[in-house]
Amino acid sequence: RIFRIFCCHDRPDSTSGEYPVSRWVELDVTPRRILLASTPVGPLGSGIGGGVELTLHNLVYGLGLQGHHVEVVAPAGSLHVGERVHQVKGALQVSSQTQARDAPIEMPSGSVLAAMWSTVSDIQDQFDAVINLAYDWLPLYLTPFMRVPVLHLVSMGSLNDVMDSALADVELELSGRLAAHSMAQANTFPDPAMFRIVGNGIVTERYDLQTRPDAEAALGFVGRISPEKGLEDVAELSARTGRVVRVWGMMQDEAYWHRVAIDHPDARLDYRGFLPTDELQAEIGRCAALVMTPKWVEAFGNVAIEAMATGVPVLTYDRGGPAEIVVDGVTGFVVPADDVDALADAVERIDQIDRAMCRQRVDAEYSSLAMADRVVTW
Ligand code: HBI
Repeated sequence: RIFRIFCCHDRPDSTSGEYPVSRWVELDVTPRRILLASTPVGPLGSGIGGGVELTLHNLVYGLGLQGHHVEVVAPAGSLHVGERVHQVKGALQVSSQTQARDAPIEMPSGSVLAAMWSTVSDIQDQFDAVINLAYDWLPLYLTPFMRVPVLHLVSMGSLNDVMDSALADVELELSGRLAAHSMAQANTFPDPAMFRIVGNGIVTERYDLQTRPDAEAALGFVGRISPEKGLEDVAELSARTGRVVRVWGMMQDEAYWHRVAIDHPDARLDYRGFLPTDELQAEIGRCAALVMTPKWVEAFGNVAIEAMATGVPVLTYDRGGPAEIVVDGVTGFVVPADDVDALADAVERIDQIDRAMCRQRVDAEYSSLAMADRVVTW
């Protein structure tokens, strides 16, 4: 049977108790057939794709919950994406982050990206839309030539001139096809208005609320150990406040880690390696607060909503995505960028934050369903 779902945005009439019929709105719950094109820098499950992996898994889960049919195209060797993943062999794409702004686009021979989009082209008529998650030139260039609508969820800020112009070309020819995770990310591009802001989401069911920190009430830091994450400020904060900071994340730049330790002998940084989500969330939930000191414009800052999902307030610089996620004084504190003194003051005010409110905000705004709603509307 076909079900049509209506909802009413008004309260019932105070006397008759009836809902004003004129205000009933039909919810468009038509199941869509959606193909997600993953990042070509690494197979899913390898961690090379970073935040894009989390976004893709969350979309598969959230769109599936809403009754949509979702399939994925990803490099061969991808894991954990259900039965509907088209695994494509080929040479991985070099990461855009390692390229100079004026670098030309490289397409290796036997490119997995080219092979992935041959697959997308072959199966496109089975879908209502393709959502591309790769931060690459080819999918953008192919968009006008495809029969099926191709949309792009851009995962990073502006990095490369050729990419910027390819994005502008898509917007010029097919307006509305571009989305970003935050205004800060969109603002790094020449024309921020090109992007619909869709935030991000996590499978909140995987995160357990902890209403109070453990006895040590340490601070937490989560992220790749790399200069753009600003660990030197976290070390300075620890030295100033005497607070222990538990650090989780892939040891990407060992020399940087040692430099930070040598430059801040009084810092109490406790490096705990890289943990999978289920273990990481239990560890974060024991902290008093998560500290974020981004030196680059973080496109979103998934770790902020992950921490808040466990009840942990977030102390962040007013820079990039995290500053749009944290509600100052409600789910943490947003302090002037690079101001360690202000961070130290915020540490003293952590107890003002209601940890249950941190979880509530994530359930309302950053759940899989909330993110899926924004993507389906897009
Ligand atoms: N580089 N060329 C390229 N393509 C991507 O999809 C890509 C990347 N670098 C990093 C990356 N994706 C993701 O790890 C981030 O967007 C999170």
